[in-house]
Amino acid sequence: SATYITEHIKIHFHVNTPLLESISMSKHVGTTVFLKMENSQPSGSFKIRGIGHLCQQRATQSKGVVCSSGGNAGMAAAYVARKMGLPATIVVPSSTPQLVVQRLKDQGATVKIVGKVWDDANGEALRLTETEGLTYVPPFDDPLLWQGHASIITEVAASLGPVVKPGAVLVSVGGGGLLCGVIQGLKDVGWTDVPIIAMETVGADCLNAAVKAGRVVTLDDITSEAKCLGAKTVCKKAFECTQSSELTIISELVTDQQALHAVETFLDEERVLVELACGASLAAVYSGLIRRLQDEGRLPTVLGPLLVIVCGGSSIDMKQLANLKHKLQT
Ligand code: PLV
Repeated sequence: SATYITEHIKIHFHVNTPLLESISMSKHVGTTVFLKMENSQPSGSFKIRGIGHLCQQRATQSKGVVCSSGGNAGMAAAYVARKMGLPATIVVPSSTPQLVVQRLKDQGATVKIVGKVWDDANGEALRLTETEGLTYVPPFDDPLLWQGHASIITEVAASLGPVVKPGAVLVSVGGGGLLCGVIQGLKDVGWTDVPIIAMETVGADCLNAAVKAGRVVTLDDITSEAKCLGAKTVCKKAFECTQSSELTIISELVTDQQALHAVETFLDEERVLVELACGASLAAVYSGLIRRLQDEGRLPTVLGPLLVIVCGGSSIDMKQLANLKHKLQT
């Protein structure tokens, strides 16, 4: 039927990313490590999965999109809008590095710099939605985004085949959209017994603060250099998932220094450059955090393959890496 055909020729903006076994990371952690290489998405991060899906559902009749972002949601929105022939306005906070502003412009987007942190920029994006009649593209808090991100896990399941199942999944948390997508994906493939380790940096720790407080809380400020994890309030759904017994979610923190060290080690060992937001996840492997969780009995001693979502990110180049090294020197 016609619906059958449209369903099956539906285009995706994201690509099916490689799932790589990392020998060096496996050595660090003592179990097989699989890397889901979301850094190789056309927009440089996993964000394109959810945002592509959301725009296909909501922006087909749109006169343009507006997205508030720490950088990577904006990169995805700008890419998708360009492919859909729509103008894109990306609102970023002043903490966003110039290199990202330039990359957004190169994607054809109009860039507005508003406020100090993402929450400020989001206020402006919501205002433009009202005054300009643009379609609002949220960076993390929308079920359509989670549905799009869930494809990460369905792809992993297809790559691993029916007999291999991860022992745990490692993700970075900003506003919690990736986490919600991974949870959705684990449910979709029937892997609800696979624990999730949700990583943040100290100073961009809205999920960890909520877990500690037992309710959603708003951070006073973002003091971490991992600006793409810098939402002051985690989305409600992500917090609720930590309170439910359906899945095990372990919320953990690393310092900016540990995240940076992980970015450098990953560059050396895997020859891939990712930003600090992604380094937060990688640090769980390199800093010995996974082994500590095993020692504490919070993860099984004999752990199945560790699945690392390499979320990627565009806020990095050799110059920015040097800047961060300089800033974070103690
Ligand atoms: N970054 C969002 C929110 O920033 C953005 O606007 O780009 N890894 C990378 C490379 C990211 O860019 C992000 C989110 C995350 C992880 C975390 O994803 P989330 O927000 O869905 O938890 C303020």
